[in-house]
Amino acid sequence: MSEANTTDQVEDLQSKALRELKVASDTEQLEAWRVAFLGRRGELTQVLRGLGSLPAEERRAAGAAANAARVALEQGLEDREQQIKQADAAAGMAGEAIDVTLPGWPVPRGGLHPTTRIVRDICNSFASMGFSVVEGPEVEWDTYNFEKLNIPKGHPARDMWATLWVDHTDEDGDHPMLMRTHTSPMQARVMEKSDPPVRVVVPGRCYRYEATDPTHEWHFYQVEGLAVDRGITLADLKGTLYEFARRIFGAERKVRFRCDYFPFVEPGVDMSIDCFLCDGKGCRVCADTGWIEIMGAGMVHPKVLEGVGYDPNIYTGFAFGMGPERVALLKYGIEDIRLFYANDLRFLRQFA
Ligand code: 2NM
Repeated sequence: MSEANTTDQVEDLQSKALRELKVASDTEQLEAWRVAFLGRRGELTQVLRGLGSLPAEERRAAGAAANAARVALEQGLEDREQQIKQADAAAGMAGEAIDVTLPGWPVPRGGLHPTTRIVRDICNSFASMGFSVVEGPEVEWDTYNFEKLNIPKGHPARDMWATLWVDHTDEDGDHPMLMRTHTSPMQARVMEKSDPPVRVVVPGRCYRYEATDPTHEWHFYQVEGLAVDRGITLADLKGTLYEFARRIFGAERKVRFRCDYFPFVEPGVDMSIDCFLCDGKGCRVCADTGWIEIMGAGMVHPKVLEGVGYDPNIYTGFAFGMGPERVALLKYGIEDIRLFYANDLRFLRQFA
């Protein structure tokens, strides 16, 4: 290696470094630049270190050039730091100016939960037919959840509701506490507190001790309804629920009633609508029957009326109950009830 060569190299290195320094535009880039040229393993540092192994006559000139380069680079770095600081300060001032022509920040908006929506739709359809909407406690006495509904202790019908018991009873010790398995206890409370005519719908959360699967949750909603007055018949039940079905599932719906058993009604029925997906021809949703069951109903059992202080020889009534999540599953084609309460925004946002 000749003397001229090393000196040239140092000068080339210096002008390359200064060129790169000009385009470094923030603290991070400056630091990277410093490491690349002046750091412990930087390019100029390597040259300085290599000086010792040069022949004496070459060392002098190359050493002088390398030292000059180091001074130039260090000075350049200081100057550039200063420039960037000033530019940043100026930009900061500019940043404080308000451009009133810019669009505003979007305000994130929440939405209603799909269950809330369908519960409101269902309640509104009954409200517009003269029903009041009332809510009741989710923790109940066995008395209201079962006994007043004609489901005495030890009755086999209790097996219809896998119950979550609360570790607490009243002073007598014979009224166990539970998580309500349906909203009917509130209907018993309404009847106890007011004289006929009664027309209420009771939406709310219910609980059952059950394993979850695509069609079962251990907590879920119900909307139950009740109408009691003189002269109410099964025809009133059918007319009211028919109208409800058409409001929620479309004006062309047909309905079908069949016998069913619920201990608090006599007779008891279940109501199906004709399948809105295949128009009754048979498909996956209606399990090839053409019909979809959407609720249970019946004429309030005389023992229930008696139990709340109504004379069953004067008053009759109908009652019904449905699961709004199931209504939503059908209406919106949702495949798994567990999606409702998994708090996955990708699911929930579709309904907001
Ligand atoms: C249903 C089906 C049939 C019902 C009965 C009563 C009460 F309190 F009047 F006795 N409330 N709800 C009832 C009747 C509920 O759900 C499937």
